[in-house]
Amino acid sequence: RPRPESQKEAQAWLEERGRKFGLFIDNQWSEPGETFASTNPADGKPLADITQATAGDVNRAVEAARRAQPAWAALGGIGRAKILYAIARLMQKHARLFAVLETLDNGKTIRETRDADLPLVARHFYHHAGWAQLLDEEFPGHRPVGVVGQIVPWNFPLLMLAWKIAPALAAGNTIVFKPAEFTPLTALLFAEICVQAGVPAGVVNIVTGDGRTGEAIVKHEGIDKLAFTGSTEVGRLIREATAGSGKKLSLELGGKSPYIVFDDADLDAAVEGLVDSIWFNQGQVCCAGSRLLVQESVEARFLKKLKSRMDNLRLGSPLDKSMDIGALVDPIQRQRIHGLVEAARAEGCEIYQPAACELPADGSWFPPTLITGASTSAAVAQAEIFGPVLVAMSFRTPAEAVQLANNTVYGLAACVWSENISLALDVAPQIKAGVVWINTANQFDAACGFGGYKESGYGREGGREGMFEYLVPVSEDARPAAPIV
Ligand code: TXE
Repeated sequence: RPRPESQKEAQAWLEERGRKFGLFIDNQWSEPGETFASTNPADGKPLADITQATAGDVNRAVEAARRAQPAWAALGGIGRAKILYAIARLMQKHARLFAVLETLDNGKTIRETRDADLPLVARHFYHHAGWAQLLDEEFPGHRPVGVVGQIVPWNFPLLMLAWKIAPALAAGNTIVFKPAEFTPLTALLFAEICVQAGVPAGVVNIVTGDGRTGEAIVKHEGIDKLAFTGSTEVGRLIREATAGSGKKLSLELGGKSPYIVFDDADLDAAVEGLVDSIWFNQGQVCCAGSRLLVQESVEARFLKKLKSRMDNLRLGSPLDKSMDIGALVDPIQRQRIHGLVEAARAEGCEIYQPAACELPADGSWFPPTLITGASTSAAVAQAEIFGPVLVAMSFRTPAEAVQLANNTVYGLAACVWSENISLALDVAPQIKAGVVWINTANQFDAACGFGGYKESGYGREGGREGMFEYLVPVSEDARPAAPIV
């Protein structure tokens, strides 16, 4: 049986910093102010004390970013590319420390942080170093937006950091970045990497704290653009708070993505794809395939295969390399998920959870769960559960599959499984989703724009489209102000 990944390096890193962190502003660490604890969700024990940044701290960070921005832009794309390459190489060099720290802070398995999160993070910085080099050729007539405020959630702390910071830096912006209060540690380690990579003072500022710190960033007049990933509810608040402010805005919010299996699909492959789609990161994934739509003629066969695969999922210590399912980020999330599942049970739905799946006594855990018999309007069929819970429904015709797939306020992702490629290619564009995967799931690439429709938000991250989020056409500067009548 594989041994748990060693925590030694990560624990030493925390000890050397006294398990207490200030803010990273202007390449300086502030003394820790009022703090809150960041805990390990697998055992509920505190890992470190983190500073709750005030509006005054946010102001200092914005001022530092404003001072640094002209010189950072003037460095030019080639100069910035060198620094982005250095960051990418340092992320690879310290990948193991980052992976263990992320697993400790978030509860996701080491197999995921080591084999998915960290390689994608490094790739994102390499890719955007490339865009920085090509900036003048590929985006003529554009300039950086200026100072950007970036707020991210806890489900992919470091990957969301890379998605936000890499394109912003490549385009010549300076940054005030806030990690989620549950998972600040890898962003703090990233601040140290920035210094090592030669990022000038004030270019990347990291402020920690909860929604109050986020609000101070959103409202600050010195911020030219906001990029947010998180709940639809907070996304709506940000949209309201910034309306009419002239701030550029991109939002990546929730999802309730359909996973469509036609009767001619390779059912074994579709089961494996589904395991990845809904149980990756305990289902705490914005594009998780949380709604299974399976063609009626193969429903019973598919669900039987799925249940036997669920029986083989291993849940336990996230640092154990053999585990498939780790801990949920926080007991509040566990409570929320539990509430939704119990409401479905009370409404008469059938709930399947592997009998042999024992939950550890401490920490926040939830077993892989399959719900059948839910109506299409039930809360579990409509709300983003953001946990390891799959809701299964059936359909008869391709038209019905499309109708059910689009029966949601969200539009982030979808999967279509069929051996008939004509059918798959006919169905895919009828689904209102930012990404549709055919006979696969969870394929991400830094070169490919990611984002949603409807309540899943707007704007794209990654690739050429993602770069436009951090640039402004210079022609807009020349446009005369609208006359006041
Ligand atoms: O998200 P929040 P939460 C969904 C998912 C989950 C639910 C709640 O359904 O169960 O949201 O998660 C900062 N102004 N997603 O409560 O609150 C906050 O500090 C500015 C889907 O953790 O949106 C954190 O840094 N910022 C999603 C970030 O916003 C504010 C990923 C996200 O926290 C703020 C996460 C405010 N008023 C949750 N209030 C996805 N699409 O991947 C909070 N924040």
